[in-house]
This record gives sequence, C-alpha cells and structure tokens, in this order.
Amino acid sequence: MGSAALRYFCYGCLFTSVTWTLLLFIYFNVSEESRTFKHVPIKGLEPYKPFPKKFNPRVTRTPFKLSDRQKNNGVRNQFGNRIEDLAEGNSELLPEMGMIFNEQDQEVRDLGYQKHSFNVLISNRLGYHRDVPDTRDPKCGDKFYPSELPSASVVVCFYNEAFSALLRTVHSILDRTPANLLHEIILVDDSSELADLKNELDEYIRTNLPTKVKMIRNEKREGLIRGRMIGASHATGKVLVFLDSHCEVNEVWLQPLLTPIKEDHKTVVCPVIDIISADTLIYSSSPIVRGGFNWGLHFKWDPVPFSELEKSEGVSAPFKSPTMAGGLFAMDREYFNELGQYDSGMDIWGGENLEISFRIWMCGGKLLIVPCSRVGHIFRKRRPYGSPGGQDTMAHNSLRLAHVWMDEYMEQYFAVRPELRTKNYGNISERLSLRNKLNCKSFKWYLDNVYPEMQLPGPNAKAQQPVFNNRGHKRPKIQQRGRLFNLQTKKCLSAQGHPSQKGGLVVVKDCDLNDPDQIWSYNEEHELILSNLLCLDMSETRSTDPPRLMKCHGSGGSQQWLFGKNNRLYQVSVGQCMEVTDPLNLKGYVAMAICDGSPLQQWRFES
Ligand SMILES: *[C@@H]1O[C@H](CO)[C@@H](O)[C@H](O)[C@H]1NC(C)=O
Ligand SMILES: [Mn+2]
Repeated sequence: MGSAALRYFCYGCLFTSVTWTLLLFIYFNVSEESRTFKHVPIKGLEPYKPFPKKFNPRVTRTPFKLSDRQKNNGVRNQFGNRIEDLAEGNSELLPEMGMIFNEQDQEVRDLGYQKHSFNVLISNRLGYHRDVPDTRDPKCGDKFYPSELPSASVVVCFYNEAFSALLRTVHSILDRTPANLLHEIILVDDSSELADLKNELDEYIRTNLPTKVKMIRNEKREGLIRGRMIGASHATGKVLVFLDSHCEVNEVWLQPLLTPIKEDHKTVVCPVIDIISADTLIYSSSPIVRGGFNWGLHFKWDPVPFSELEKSEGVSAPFKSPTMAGGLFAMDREYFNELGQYDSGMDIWGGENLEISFRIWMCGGKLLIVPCSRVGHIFRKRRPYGSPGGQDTMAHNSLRLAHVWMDEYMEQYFAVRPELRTKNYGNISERLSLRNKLNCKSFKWYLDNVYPEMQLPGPNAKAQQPVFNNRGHKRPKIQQRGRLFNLQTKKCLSAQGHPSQKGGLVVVKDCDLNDPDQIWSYNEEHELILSNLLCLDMSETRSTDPPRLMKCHGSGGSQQWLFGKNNRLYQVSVGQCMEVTDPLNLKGYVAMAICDGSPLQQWRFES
C-alpha cells in the first residue's frame, strides 16, 4: 500500500519535471525565434532607447585620432590625467580612453554611471571637441543646398547633465554649423542640482563661447516639455532645432534639415540619430528606420517600406515618418507656435513626441526623416533621473494625448492599459479647441494615410508591405587565435568548468598545447571567444564580479576586450584590467582591477 503510494508519487514527480523541461525548452526556442526579424515591426522601443538588437550597428572600425586641438583641449585635465599617454602614436582605439589607472579615475567612472548612466570618465577625457566619423551615405556628399537658408535657433534643454557632454554638444554645433545659419544656441537649465552647471558653466560660457550662446535658468523643475517651450519663447531665429544635451552633430547636419523647411514651412524634420555608446562613447552609424508606435503608446522604430523611398535617390532623400523619437527635430518657429507648441498640461517627459507627431500629420503638416543629416546621441541604458513626485508622467501624458487626438482608437490604448480608463488626466479643453481651430483630420485618416502598417488586433489585420532591410549582419572576422598566457604565473586562461557552460568562471591553468579548450579567438569586434563557444564577459553593473563566459551578444560593451600597452588586457565597459588575484592559490582565480601594470596583469596572446 505504502510502496504503491510512493511509486505514484514518484511518477507524479517525473511527470512534472518532464512537463517543465518541455515547457522551458519550448519557451527558450520560441523566445530565440522571435528575435529573428521577418518583415514584422519591432516591438516596444521607447524614445531615446537604442535600436532593436537586429539593427544594432557594428562599431566603426576606423581608429579614432586625436587632433592637436583635442589634445590641447583635453580640458578639465584634473581627470584626464593620462590623455597624452593614450593619444601617443595616434593609432590606439578610443576605448582605451576608459582605462582606470587610480582610485580617482574609478570614482569619476562609478559616480558618473550613477548620476548620468554613461561613462563620464571617457567623456571628460575626450574634452569638448572631437572629430566624428562621417556616417552619411556617399550620395549626400554630392548634394547641393540652397545658399539662402533660414537661420536656426538651437534649443538644448538640460537637467543634471554631465558638464563635458553638455559642452561637447555645444561645441560640436559651433564647430560644424556655418555661422550664418546659426542664429543662436539657447541652453535651458531645468533647475539642475549639480554645482558645476551653475557658476562654472556661466564662467565657461562668458570666457570661451560666442555671445550667440545664451543661458536660461528655470526657477523650478519644469521638465523637458515645458522646458522646450520656454527655450522656444526666447528664440528669435526662423527655425527651431531641438537637441538633447548629450549629442554631437555630424558634418553638414543643418543644411539638409533647413532645406525642406524652406520649401514648405509646414514640414517638420528629424535627423538620423546616430549612436554614441554609453560605455565607450564611440560614435557609430545607425540604420535607416522610421518612427512608429504601438497601442501602449510607446514609440518604436520600424523598417522603412520600399514605397517610401525615392527611387532615384534611395536612402539619401528625406522620407515620411509616422512619428518622431522626440529629442531631435527641426521646425519653423512660427509653425511651432501656430500648431500649438506642446501640451503644457503634460509633465516632465513622455508621450509628447507622439502628441506632436499626430498633431503635425492630422493638422496639415508633414514629418520627414532626413538621412543626410546625422546627429549622434548618447543612448543611456536607463533614465538617470525621475520626476520630482515620482509620478508616472508617461501614463498621464499618454492619457491626455489619447483623449485629445485618438478618437475611437482610444479604446485600443485602454485595451492595453485598462487601469487608466478611470484615471484623471486634467483639463484638456484648450487642446480640444486647438484641434478644432486647426481643423484637424481624424485619427482614422492618420492611420489610413500615414501609418497603414499599424495593426489592429483581430482577424482583419492587414498584410505587411515589403520593407527596406539595411542591416548588414556579418560574422565578425577573427583576427587572432591562440592561448592567453599570463606572464607572471606562466599559466593559461581557461574555463573553470566546461567551456560550453554559460556563466562559468575563467581561471588560469597549466598550459596544455594540445588542449583545444585553451584556445581563444580574438575578433574584429574585440570579443574573446573560448573554443569557438562563448564570449568572455564582464558584468557592467558590478565590476567586483569576476569575468565569466557568456553567450556572445555582439553589441560590444561588456564583451569588448583590448590588449593595451605593457601586455594589459583591458575590459572596455568596466575600464579595468584583468589580473590573477593570487599567484599562489592553485584555483587560479582572476578578477578585474585598477590598471597598475603589475606582472599579474600582463597577458600575451600566443598564436
Ligand atoms: C478647463 O479650462 C478652460 C480654459 O482653459 C476653462 O474655461 C474651463 O472652465 C476648465 N474646466 C474645468 C472643469 O476646470
Ligand atoms: Mn537623450
């Protein structure tokens, strides 16, 4: 009797574990599958978030050179202590700029990540001027722009921005914009708390910048939306250009934006937002995509339908975009006012980009992306600040825009966010009368004519149009293959367990020439791959964790390794060097540490 019960109990356990195994197997296979991109819009990317993984460009491979001006301008050199050292020879890759040589470097990096969510150590060492790779299509170089173009007021709102990133934004504009087209740069300090953004910044502007750079200080925190309206109200140029405070504009960026506005003042234009890595500050080209959204009212990037691309000019001609990402765009100043600026009832951040996009299209304007205009933007992994009261401003703002602009399609939003159906969204009567006054079309018109790709849930979903697919996803070339030999211990870096074990540690072991599990490949993306299986990876958040073997993700950062001077093996996103922790310990543990050049930190790649 008892043994029968036990047997059934065991069958039960067996059944459960088999079911779970099956479920997990299916789950992992399906989630892997769903990453392959097949003519289906990419899900859920909010504005300011990096591109979908499949669009993630490879890092530009041209070595970054520091010009003389940059060397002299390695400003705030209390931190950039080794900049000359690094610039020597002019051939080293930019990521070495992140190497941590002492406690002070470590602090600048760690505090910088906390406050700004990007590598401030590298940002400071870069200084305020640098060359960026020209990422435009070669056809853009052949274009001629009218010599008579409207002048621009560039509005840059900032809140607790890193000093060096803000000034690189300003200097890149001054360095790469024809003076006659740049009417002014208006900086709007949204009541920042960081001390260096006050007197020190005023002093810098007074002594180093032309008078066309103006500073406006908000008494209290207004947020990005009202901040931009305040900046615009002080502007006197013909065209408003809004930029984030951590951007770098590229060559000939402004002329291609101003030209379509000159032709038709109801045209609103966005540059292509190139990617500045938050970990390395490497500037790289981003793919040609356009703005969309989902029914949760989150912005997303979509592939461009072939029908939108000009046949003769391909990807160098402006094309229509249903929405904008929000941070970077240009618009006739009078048209901005005519069209009702922004909804001043919206708070801090979120939703305003969709609101202005809908308004532009529905009220007689158009929104274009201009591929010949490129502006780099630091894509942070998270927003380093919240709203003052900690409210969900995105939901509040989206609710307002849904009630004003979306007509019966508001139901689609509530289907995704049922809890918001009864939530208070303030007084929208002014925005409703604006919609009335401007004689705007319906949201259905917008969907039918501007964003027919938008899917309504249900059986009548439309078929997708063919799309322009411009991702060049190649396997990175292997540059070197061999063993990783530690000079002090004379041992080789290997997996602690089996090299196929994800999350496994690496340790130094006695070198064995015949052991294929000690063979590393080093490729052009600076990945270190053990026996063709997994990548050497470093946690980006906890640099005290030892390096591990992880699935290769191909987007740099935590899996980028460089061989520096004095046989250093340097990890790019952590900024530290790999060392054997205790040469006498037989376990052979390794860890990341401040780069002090000791023999325990010296590695040789032996082919
Ligand atoms: C909403 O605002 C308008 C004008 O901005 C005002 O006339 C109206 O009374 C307000 N409604 C409520 C309910 O407060
Ligand atoms: Mn931004």
